[in-house]
Amino acid sequence: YLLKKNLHEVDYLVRLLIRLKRNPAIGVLVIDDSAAARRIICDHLNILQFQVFECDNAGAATGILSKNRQIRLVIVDYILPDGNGGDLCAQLRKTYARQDLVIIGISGQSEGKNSARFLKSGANDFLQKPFTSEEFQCRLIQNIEMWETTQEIQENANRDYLTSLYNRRFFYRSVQKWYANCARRHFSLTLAMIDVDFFKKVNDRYGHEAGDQVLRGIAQILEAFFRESDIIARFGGEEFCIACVNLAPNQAFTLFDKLRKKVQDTPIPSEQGNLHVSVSIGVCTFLGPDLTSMIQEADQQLYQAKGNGRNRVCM
Ligand code: GH3
Ligand code: MG
Ligand code: MG
Ligand code: MG
Repeated sequence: YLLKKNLHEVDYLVRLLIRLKRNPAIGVLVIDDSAAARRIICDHLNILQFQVFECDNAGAATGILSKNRQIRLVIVDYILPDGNGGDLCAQLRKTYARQDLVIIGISGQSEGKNSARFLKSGANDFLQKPFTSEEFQCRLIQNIEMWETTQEIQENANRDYLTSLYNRRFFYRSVQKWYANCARRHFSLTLAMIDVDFFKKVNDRYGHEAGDQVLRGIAQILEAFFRESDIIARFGGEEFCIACVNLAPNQAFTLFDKLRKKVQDTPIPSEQGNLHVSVSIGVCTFLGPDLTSMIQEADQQLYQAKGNGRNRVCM
């Protein structure tokens, strides 16, 4: 296939292939009622080693998307048997943000209105049919690079650099949504503030680098301990914050005390050898009037745990 192409086209293809090797699970959904048009597009995508999904109507598209979370790119025709690509695009945007799902509209109609219709409905890009394979590849790489850059920026904005846990900003933003949902549906929401005991001494005795390694070690313990649905964040300095939904209030103490023991019993490797630290934990299990008051309550309980001698859970 490559031998039939010009050199600059090969260069582009190679760039795409290297990119996809790094990001192998990118799925693409092609929605076009013309089997011939679908064939041409899917052939291109298969050569580029995307994981290709296809369908010929709007209704099937939403089902395929919700079942296959690896789909990052949608290529959609304008005129479909059960509607049009613009409306489908607008509908998809209610669930999938522009930065999470790339939508490229295509249309064979030549009066030129469909590009604006697609873009106004939230499509990232548009291609007029018929297009050359080279233009198709250029649009693909352009949109995938943009998607990757946005993902990277988003990840950097949400994560703490030292531990790779979520940061305080992300914690507030996502738990705020949880709070509203729990309040409406009378679900339980549990918040815990965790603070390393005498951490200043770790720094003073073993150095700042070892201190950083301890913080990374605690982050790893937390990630292994909690479920994927819980949110674990570094709140600041040597403080961490956890939010759990659907944890029965009477199970909270047992859970967090188990965590406390786990930290106490786990040697954390550092450049100064294995280090041992303990944590104090304050927990709030009742749904307060707002999220801030729940965090304040957990903080108050943490203060209590410190006052009662540290290495303990208060709630
Ligand atoms: P307590 O048991 O009362 O919590 O005592 P503590 O020493 O842990 O608390 P204190 O607030 O006095 O000290 C926290 C220390 O954490 C001081 C600060 O230098 C250190 N620290 C904060 N952020 C970092 C970090 O990113 N890396 C390292 N190595 N140390 C940090
Ligand atoms: Mg069509
Ligand atoms: Mg502290
Ligand atoms: Mg501390």
